[in-house]
Amino acid sequence: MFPTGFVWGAATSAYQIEGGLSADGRGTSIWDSFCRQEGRIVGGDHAETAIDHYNRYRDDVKLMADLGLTAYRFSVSWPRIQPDGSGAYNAKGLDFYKRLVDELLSYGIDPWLTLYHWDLPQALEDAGGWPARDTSKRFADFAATVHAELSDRVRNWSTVNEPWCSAFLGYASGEHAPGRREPAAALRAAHHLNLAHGLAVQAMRAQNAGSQIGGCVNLYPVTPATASEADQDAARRIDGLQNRFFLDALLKGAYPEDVLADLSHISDMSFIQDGDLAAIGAPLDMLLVNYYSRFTVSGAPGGAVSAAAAPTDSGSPWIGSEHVGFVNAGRPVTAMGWEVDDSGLYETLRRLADEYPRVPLYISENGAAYDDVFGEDGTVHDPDRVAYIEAHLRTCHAAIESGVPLQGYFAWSLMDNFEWAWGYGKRFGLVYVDYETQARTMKSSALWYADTIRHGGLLGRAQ
Ligand code: IFM
Repeated sequence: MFPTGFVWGAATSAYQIEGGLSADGRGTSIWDSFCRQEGRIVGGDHAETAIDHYNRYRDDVKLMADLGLTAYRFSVSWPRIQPDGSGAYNAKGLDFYKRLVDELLSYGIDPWLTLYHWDLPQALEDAGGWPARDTSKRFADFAATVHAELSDRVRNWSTVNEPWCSAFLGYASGEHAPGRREPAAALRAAHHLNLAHGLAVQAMRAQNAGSQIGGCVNLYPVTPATASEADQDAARRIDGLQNRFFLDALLKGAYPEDVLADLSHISDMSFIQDGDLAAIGAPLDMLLVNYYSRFTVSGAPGGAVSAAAAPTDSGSPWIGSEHVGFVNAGRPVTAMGWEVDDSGLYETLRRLADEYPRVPLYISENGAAYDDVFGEDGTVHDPDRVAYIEAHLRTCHAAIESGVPLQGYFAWSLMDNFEWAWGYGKRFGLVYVDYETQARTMKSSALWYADTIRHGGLLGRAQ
């Protein structure tokens, strides 16, 4: 059994589900432009309609209520609310989120709002994007406005979802929008995403609304493939870029010295200004953790294979450590090629509790893509996903028992949706979506999760 008050949620993001890209005055985002470029998205998929949540949100909230969710984590689309990322706000865009939140509240579902899940207004990218410092300030203004409009009904706020992805997939490997491959720009982007977080927290706190505010990071434990010095160094480097660059900044107000040294040939870091790290490291009410897998790495030249290749032609996101190889350690993999390893979640949670100032933790994303099949009898049987979620929830429980301040869990994702460069080919949902008809069907994982929530804990081993 999980503690009383444990938050049982599911998560989505605006771009992946809403569609309605030109509805009601929405501006253009970097993902709209990226999807139009040939070869960027598998199969040429795009999110023009996505899963039409913009029109179907009432039915989707009803589904959440049927599941018994106590909380729903979603993101707001910046270009829907502020089409050019600066200047005029679009009342119709804001109204959509007010209606969504009111619908959630009418079912007693707690809205958890993420301010940025990757859909930067194109106008801001044209002005330099995240490598430009001004984008952080624009984001803080945006955060202040959304918070002023919605904090009367939304208590839980997070700033930037997975800044690692925006910075290093967006500006180093080019696998994500805007598709740039500029290591020095990626590093600036990483800092400015952290700064955007810090300035947004300040701006929201200044409104004294009593909101719970957190940052959101995607963490992976990193294991060296062997005990060799080269592999251990590879693990230190990848842990530094993936985890510590963000955790140390947000929770300790400092960048790790060894990571800055690894990157010193790429940049002199003069973009870090006095006061930035104090803003970035200001105390948080919670940390949102997205967890999917573990990395096993090798530093031996030519000695490693890539465990999960990017779907399209792209470079390395691991700036300054491009030589590191990602090794398949032999565990079962999901349809993304990601190894299933719930022990990595335990390690991650213990590490947070042991090495960082204690802050309430939430698993804000966890889940798996599998090749689901819609059965002739109209059901979708996904035992692998049930087993994945069950194992990770068991691990959450063990972590709580060991003293980790973990207070909630959000499954990724509520529904199948647009999986970025992979398009619609990878299904993460608890709910199956027929992309032709937009019909929603609860998979067996959704029914299992509903039972778990009703019970307040795990009923027994999944079959
Ligand atoms: O779909 C994404 C989500 O947008 C961010 N976290 C990881 C998920 C699965 O790749």
